[in-house]
Amino acid sequence: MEKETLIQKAYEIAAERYAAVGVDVEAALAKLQNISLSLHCWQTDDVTGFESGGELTGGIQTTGNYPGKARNIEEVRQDILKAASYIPGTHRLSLHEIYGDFGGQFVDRDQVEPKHFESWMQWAGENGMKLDFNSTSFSHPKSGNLTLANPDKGIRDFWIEHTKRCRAIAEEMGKRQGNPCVMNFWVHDGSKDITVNRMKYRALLKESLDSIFAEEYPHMRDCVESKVFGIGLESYTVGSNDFYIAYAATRNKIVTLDTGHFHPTESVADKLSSLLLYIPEVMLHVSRPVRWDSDHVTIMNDETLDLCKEIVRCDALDRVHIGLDYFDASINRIGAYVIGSRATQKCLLQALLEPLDRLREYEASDRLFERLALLEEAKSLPWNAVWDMFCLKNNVPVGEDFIPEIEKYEAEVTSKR
Ligand code: RNT
Ligand code: ZN
Repeated sequence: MEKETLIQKAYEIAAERYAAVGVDVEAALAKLQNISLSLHCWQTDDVTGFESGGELTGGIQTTGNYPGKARNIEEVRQDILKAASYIPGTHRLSLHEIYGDFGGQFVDRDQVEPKHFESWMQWAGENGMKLDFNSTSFSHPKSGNLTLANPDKGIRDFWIEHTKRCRAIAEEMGKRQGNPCVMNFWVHDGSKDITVNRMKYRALLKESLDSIFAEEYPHMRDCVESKVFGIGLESYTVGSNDFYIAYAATRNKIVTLDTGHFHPTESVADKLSSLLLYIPEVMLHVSRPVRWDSDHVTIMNDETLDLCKEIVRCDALDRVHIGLDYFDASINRIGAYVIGSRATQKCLLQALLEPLDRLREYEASDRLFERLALLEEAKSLPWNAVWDMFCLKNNVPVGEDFIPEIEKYEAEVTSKR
């Protein structure tokens, strides 16, 4: 039988099977089609960027030395488009400040302007990709252990200026694309060993942020991202989870939840419903921590499934931005995008296919065996037939068919770099 006919048949059977538990597969597919992931540009080149190509600092690390990383702006763009061509749907691109088009000049972080992202905005428009943005406080001589929380006013002001400029760039991107640019804010500020000044640095960070956010912009959104610890900064993180939740709740900002930034047994999924009662929106950095914030490629594991199910159960698809954040330098980098993005979408699809009405009926009437039984049975409903149909409809390779395609791109393009 021809592959398309097979997929079609399997899909029809799956649709019936889902209908029997009260789930409309067409509706689920339509919702999935509307979800744009924000692809992180930094998997293309192991978080190097185009500023100076110096060492990656700030408590984050890439490990591995797989050949073929992107070396310049053209290669980053080419690789992103290649990866996107294997990911069903329409997606966004999240840029870090160090990925500006600096035209071979050194442009320091307190000098960056929207013009350095002009070619990105044009490129994004031509390729139907909306942009998101990130200020960059790491990999710079003034990064040290403290940036916006630095007691040295000169250093603090340098980073305040940088972050203000980044907000202006995000505003320009949002205006140009007719859709808000989501700007993520993460700084690594912390301490390797015990500090006796926890309050002092947090007070400084708060003050710096208030100054950065003083200007209101209509076309961009601010997100603040916490972290449990960074490498070399193990004992104290200025921007902890508590710090940013309180900050965001009192200032109406978006909280970014990076799935690698919590204690290993903490459920990130469980945080959504609490946060969404107090803050307008949530941004996700979907990643995969292995023992620590190791930024392994996202896969379809319980953590990612739980997170996606919570978005749907909270009816919050329009209040949650979904970005990816991992950087694995040990495997084909285009493959890394495709695996992580498709895994996230598979989790979202399973969340959308959950027989939620029936599960909630059971719960409301205290039929708890029934609830658990259906939750278990739902795990093996034929969601993969619906996923195959989604790929087919979107004209991207179905199942493992993207593997030889990426191998071909590696043989023809990336291996020659
Ligand atoms: C670091 C944060 C942050 C970065 C990117 C590069 O731990 O997760 O989001 O990964 O900004
Ligand atoms: Zn992150």
